[in-house]
Amino acid sequence: MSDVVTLTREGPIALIEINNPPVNALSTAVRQGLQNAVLEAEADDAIMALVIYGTGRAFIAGADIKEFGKPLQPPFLPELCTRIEACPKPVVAAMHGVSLGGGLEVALGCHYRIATPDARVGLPEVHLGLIPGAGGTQRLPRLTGTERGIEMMTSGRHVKAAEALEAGIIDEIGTASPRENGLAFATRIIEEGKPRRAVSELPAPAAVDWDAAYAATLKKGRGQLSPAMVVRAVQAAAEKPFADGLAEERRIFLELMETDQRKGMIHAFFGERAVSNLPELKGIDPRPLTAIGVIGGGTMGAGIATAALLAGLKVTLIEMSDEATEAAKGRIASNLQGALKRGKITEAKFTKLTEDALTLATTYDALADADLVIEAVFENMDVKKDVFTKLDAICKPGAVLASNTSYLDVAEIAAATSRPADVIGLHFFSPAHVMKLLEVVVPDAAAPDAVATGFALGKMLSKISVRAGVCDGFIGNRILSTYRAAADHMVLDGASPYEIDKVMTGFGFPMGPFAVADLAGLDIGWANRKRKRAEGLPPGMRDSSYADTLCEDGHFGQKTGKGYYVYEAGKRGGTPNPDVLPLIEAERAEKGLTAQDFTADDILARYMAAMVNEGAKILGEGIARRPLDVDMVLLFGYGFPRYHGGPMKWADMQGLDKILADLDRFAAENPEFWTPAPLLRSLVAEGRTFEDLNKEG
Ligand code: 3H9
Repeated sequence: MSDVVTLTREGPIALIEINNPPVNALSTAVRQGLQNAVLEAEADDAIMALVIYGTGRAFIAGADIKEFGKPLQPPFLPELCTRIEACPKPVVAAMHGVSLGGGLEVALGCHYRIATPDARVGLPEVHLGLIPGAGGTQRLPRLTGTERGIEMMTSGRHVKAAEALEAGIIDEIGTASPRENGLAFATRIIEEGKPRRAVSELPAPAAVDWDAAYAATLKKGRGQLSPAMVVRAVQAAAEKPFADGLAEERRIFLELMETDQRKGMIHAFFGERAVSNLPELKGIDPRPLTAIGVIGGGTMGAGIATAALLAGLKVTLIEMSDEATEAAKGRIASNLQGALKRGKITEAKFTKLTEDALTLATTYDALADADLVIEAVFENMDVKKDVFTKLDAICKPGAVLASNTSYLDVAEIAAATSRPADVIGLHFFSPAHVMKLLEVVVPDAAAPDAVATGFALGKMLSKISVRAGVCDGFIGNRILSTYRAAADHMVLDGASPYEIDKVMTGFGFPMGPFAVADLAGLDIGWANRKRKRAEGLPPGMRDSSYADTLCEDGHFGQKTGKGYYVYEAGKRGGTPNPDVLPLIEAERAEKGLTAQDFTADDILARYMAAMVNEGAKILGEGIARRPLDVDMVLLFGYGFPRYHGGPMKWADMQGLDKILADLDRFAAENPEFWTPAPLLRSLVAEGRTFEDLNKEG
């Protein structure tokens, strides 16, 4: 008998226990162990029913994702599920924790399913660029009906036990342990002489308008293929005999396994988990964290306070006047109202958070006991230094002092205090209670346990926390300003903002860069341009001023109803602003530029080369430690399509030599802007990839 699956007997019942921490993934050893146990129990005349259950946190969290991309080893999961279903004795799945993907498929291969009240089930394969590949697309809709089956599999959502019962996915909820639940259920089946019930023998799911469902799903997924292919697999369930439907599911599954989308999604899955796992913080305990301070109650400060309150922290928010604290309280309450409406908190919790856990004050002494303070005040070095000098005087020893600056030098801010080891950057993204990304900015002088505390806060707030070194814009905004500049240069040279937006939404971004600018407010870019002009433009950066005219005329994007696009009240999205192209043409004429044609491929190549090259520079300078750190920043802060894995993973999949060749070609026009990062050149010369750097840690 294997280590990971054990078979014991309790009277006429075979108890098959899976014990493969942390989440009972279906590794080759587990599949082999399950098959052996089922065959042994089947051959044992004294056994009348079988129970399969898991130990630890989950029934089974699915196929072992670490085995994907390697040659598949028998026994294969679809055959194992079919084999379990073919067992002439009733087989009961006794589920708890999560039963996901292949885990639910094993359960659907069983004849009965009983689950604990806190159990959750789901087929989340689409999040890995796949479809369920062991009968899920064929069996689930036979229980739930077509619509709910498609909805569950295209969203990949986890369904709670009560809903699973109502949807017919499980037969019963049992409040004992999985082993005891299974044993009691199997005993009853034997006593009542209940027959096996094979899901594959239930009527096929009903037909729907498959082409319409496919097209709608593809559109919703912004080009992600796997959810749309779920529809095709369910279509096969409805139209073909079970075995043929299963074969069609397998064909689609194996085809998707070979796609870059699958590789990108699995990179994102592991990247998301690896990103806050920093070798330098191994064994370093964070400082205690129960009460935090927030300075500034604008959109950002209120968002940070909201996130902290929802995470169970006590929050003291400082503003300059009573009116400003009231306004901040209103913003926080309105954010929390959102959580209340979505059922994330109760009315009582809402009151507790706004009345008990939140303190508002106008003087810094209220921060004397805070474990960590985040300032989110006006983005100006003198203002920030003043805040930190005051914090230095008031805060208790060991308190972590953090700045939410988006581009200022955190080391310089730290130097304004007598305790630079306690100072870090915590760069949130707006709205801070919604956006997942947190850049933990680490100046050289920062103490490791202060950094660990930043990561601990990120974890409490359910953020994806990424370590960034100090530079203008850190990881995300520095890369953004480079690819944004590449887009602006293309506009000067002949592309229209609308073509660029179309290409980038076609690539899978929710919005193109010009629509994003309209959303953020064109005044932000305008202020930035003025600042850069005053400082002197960086080498290779070309000035463009047509958007200044829009701002001078009072058009700041969505908030004023007009920017690159015109927005009509009550309508989502906008239509191109007819004033924009003439403004661009006038600027080209003034600068003596002749418009060139840009194909969609040209636009994509330049936009992405700029992004990847800046990412490589950031890595080469040590601002980001690993390529996956850059990938997670773009994925969680900038809408980069998850199915491409992130810019560095995408570059690996394109071939770094191709990206380098593009950069060399573009550098002929503007060497200072396009010079390839030394790291990229050396990786190509050595035949290595960004993934190799991830593996080196
Ligand atoms: C599938 O089943 C295909 C089939 O249809 C057909 C096959 C033919 N494999 O997230 P956590 C690791 S596709 C390997 O931090 P949580 C994870 O990497 C699969 N490892 O904890 C981490 O490792 P480490 C469909 C896995 O409590 C540790 O477990 N299933 C797997 O926040 C803890 O994970 C899914 O897509 C796996 N399947 O969440 C489920 N799952 O400690 C994916 C987890 O070394 N998993 N690990 O960093 C999840 O959604 C969450 O991990 C889960 C736990 C909810 C299970």
